[in-house]
Amino acid sequence: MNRIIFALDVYDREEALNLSKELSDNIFAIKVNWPLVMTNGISIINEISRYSKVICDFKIADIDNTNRLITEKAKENGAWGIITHSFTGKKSLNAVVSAAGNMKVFSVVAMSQESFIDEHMDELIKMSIDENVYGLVAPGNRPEILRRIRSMATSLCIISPGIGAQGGNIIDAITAGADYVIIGRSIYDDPQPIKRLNEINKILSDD
Ligand code: 3DU
Repeated sequence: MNRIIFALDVYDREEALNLSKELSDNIFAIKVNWPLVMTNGISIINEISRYSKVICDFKIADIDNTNRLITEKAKENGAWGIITHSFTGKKSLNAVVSAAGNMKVFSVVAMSQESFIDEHMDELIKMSIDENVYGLVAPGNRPEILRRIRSMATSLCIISPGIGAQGGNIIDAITAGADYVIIGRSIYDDPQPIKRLNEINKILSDD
């Protein structure tokens, strides 16, 4: 099982497509975020999904109706998964899950940097479970917090950013409970991204 979700935070379409093509055999999925989508339009999701599952990291945080409209657009354009905030409450989260259908919904319950949602983390986890999300986004660079999240959400898929460029360690994150680690700059900023990805996969397979 491959445990890497590649965070494709580049602007350029050609670069994005080349990286997707070159790395797709050795990753679990590609996560796209606003920089790429704002530069190239929503159709970039479909283009990248020719090579890999695509998770849209839109961190949706609006009222129910707007959340639904955003979720439907991601789905219509071929996304495999979508990331939403949960701090906006039950009604907003429910709108994403309902509109998503087969698309996997991941809700953010703690960020890789300290934030105001930390104080409400337990409630956010419980609400996410009640609303039937597929998974949670939890910080890979804050192993104690990640461990707590895993203990409360034993059967959800946990995906974890904060590795490498943000200081987190891949083995610590997996040990604390991450199913998949999200890695961007450590791979695409490397002069040899394929080699770097292979090294990371080797660390994981040796563990
Ligand atoms: O730091 P990296 O370059 O490996 O990228 C991490 C990605 O994960 C990036 O797209 C960022 O927006 C996302 N992310 C976090 O870094 C932290 C979070 O709490 C949630 C998402």
